[in-house]
Amino acid sequence: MSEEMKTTQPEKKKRIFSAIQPSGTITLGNYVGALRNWVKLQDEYDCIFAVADLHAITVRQDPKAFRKNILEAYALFLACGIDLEKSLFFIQSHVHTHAELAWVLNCYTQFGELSRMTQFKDKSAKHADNVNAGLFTYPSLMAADILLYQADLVPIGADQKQHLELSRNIAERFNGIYGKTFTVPDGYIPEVGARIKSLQDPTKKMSKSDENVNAWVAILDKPDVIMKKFKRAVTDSDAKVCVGEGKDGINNLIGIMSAVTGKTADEITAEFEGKGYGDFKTAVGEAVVEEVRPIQERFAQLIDDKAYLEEQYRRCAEIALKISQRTLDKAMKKIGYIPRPF
Ligand code: ATP
Ligand code: LTN
Repeated sequence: MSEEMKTTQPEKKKRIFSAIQPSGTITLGNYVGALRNWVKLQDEYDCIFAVADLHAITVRQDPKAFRKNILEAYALFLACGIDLEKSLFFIQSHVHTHAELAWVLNCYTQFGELSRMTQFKDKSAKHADNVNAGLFTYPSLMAADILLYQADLVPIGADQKQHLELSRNIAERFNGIYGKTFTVPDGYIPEVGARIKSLQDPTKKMSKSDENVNAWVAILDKPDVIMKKFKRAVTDSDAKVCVGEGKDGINNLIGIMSAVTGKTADEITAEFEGKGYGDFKTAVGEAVVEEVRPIQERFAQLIDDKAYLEEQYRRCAEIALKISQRTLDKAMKKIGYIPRPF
């Protein structure tokens, strides 16, 4: 290669992998904290995203609702701006290498390490009647997701840091025994990782598994439902729209307003000077309705076009299988397996 060609070669983009479980509704929290950031990363990075449906059966799913949720999650993420010209976006269960590498990695993960995972402790307390082995080994499947694609960076929320750290340890351990096999991934915590809180208990995060439906806003909630939920949002008796201590509810509403309009907290405070909480809640509700309106419109078109969705998740799964199979084969060969005869 000539010197000139060398300098004009585009730099290889870093690879990103991330996934979200299709467990129920996607909330405003998921959108602001995860999805919207994925969309922004697509130009700068080589992005691979997945609907983590294998992870979702660690808690019991109703078959009919589950099937619907998986496809809806796929369509909704596209509606939010995942661009199939730029990124690969597939459904985890369609790519069998994930479950296979997860088994392999399970044998390189210690019982003690998995026992220390706070998510396991929390979820096993919450689902005490179904503390299954999958819930326990969930992090090795997540490690498989990431390591199969030799991802450099993994966008995650703070709650997933411990799982990512474990993925790094597993990769380092495997590489230490067999030589470099997996890229050791770094976490990527977005700068504007606004933590959206529950509308009913603003000391807790907004979570889609909250049984109180008024606690969260789903991206697909109808405008009148969104407005109602904001009107019911818990605030305080101070009646002044500004950020302050002990004002968790208002702080959260200002955070949401800021996340969807791009205005700073100071700008919002100035705008609502002298106005009551009622006006402010209505304004936040309206801003959220405007933010989700185009997403809902695109979603409605996409979910009606099952043939398009199938064509895309099939194409992406085929590519994902090729990429991931290379890593799986390499890892298995190093362990001593006889190469696959077909
Ligand atoms: P569950 O209630 O089932 O635990 P969840 O709504 O908390 O679900 P996760 O599936 O755990 O969401 O997370 C998906 C992604 O959304 C993660 O990257 C997480 O950090 C992000 N996320 C979840 N809730 C919020 C929130 N309230 N604010 C900002 N980001 C969030
Ligand atoms: N465990 C994650 C979802 C998830 C994931 C991944 C995230 C599954 N596989 C790989 C990043 C990389 C969650 O529940 N938020």
